[in-house]
Amino acid sequence: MGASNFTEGVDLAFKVIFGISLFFLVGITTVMLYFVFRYSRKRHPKAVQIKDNNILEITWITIPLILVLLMFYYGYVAFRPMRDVPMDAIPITVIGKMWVWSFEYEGGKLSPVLVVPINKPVKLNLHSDDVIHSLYIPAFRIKEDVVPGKKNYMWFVAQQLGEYDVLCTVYCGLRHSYMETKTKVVSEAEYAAFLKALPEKTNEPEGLAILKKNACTGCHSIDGSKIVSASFKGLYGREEKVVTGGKERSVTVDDAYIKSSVYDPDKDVVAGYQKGIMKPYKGIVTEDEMIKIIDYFKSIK
Ligand SMILES: [Cu+2]
Repeated sequence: MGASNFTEGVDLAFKVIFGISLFFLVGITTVMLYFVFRYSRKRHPKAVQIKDNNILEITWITIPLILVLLMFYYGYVAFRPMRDVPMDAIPITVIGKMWVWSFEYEGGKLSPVLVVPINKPVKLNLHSDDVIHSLYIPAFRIKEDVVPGKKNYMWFVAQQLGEYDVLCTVYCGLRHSYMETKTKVVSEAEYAAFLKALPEKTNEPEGLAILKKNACTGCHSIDGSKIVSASFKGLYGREEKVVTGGKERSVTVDDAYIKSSVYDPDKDVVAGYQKGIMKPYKGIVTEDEMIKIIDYFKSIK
């Protein structure tokens, strides 16, 4: 039995298409080599013009037509059930953002790993916070684009316990290749325990939750390590060399500087870093949230 209810259909479509392709690769290559030999100038010095052959024309229209319809048939039969979600499917919201996946369970509880019970239909509601991503679970043979503002979905029944890869397959920026996680298929009892153990939404400082929600922590660590850009740890109150309009100057990291860096990141770029990597969060991070973020920075001075 496959890892999901879709593996069988997708694999069959793949085998049919692969089989037909292989047959023609070998067939065409063989005939081509034979013709090169048989009709070389030495053996066949005088070219002959062949005109009109109805039987041949009908044959090479009919056979390929049947073959492509066959490919379509197996593909369609595998694809069709992917769009019919059972009524009792467990809904989980997938949030894609540069460059992490997170999975939202009932009550808004978030998990970085997709945990699902075995033999139960699961519906993934796909949501993007920024650009187009694509959720791919190869072992389950399912993949769907995650488009901002569009309500995409996918569903599956996991049929085998285990851990499987989850990837993003649409190039979505600098750390696209790191945008991966796992899906864990567990027993029903383990699933219930997992849901119970999921931390409530408000367990962490509000400012940190806002940073995570906006995926800031994908590039800026909170423990002093360097990911893409500078860490948030020890940032508040520090003297920083920045480049403003091509000129280097010194600033103290305070409320105004943080706010300006979030809303207009390319205005003052810290010396040694590149422009244009971070998007402006004006209109995304509210003034209210800004205050909470700054409070949080002060707490990890
Ligand atoms: Cu992505």
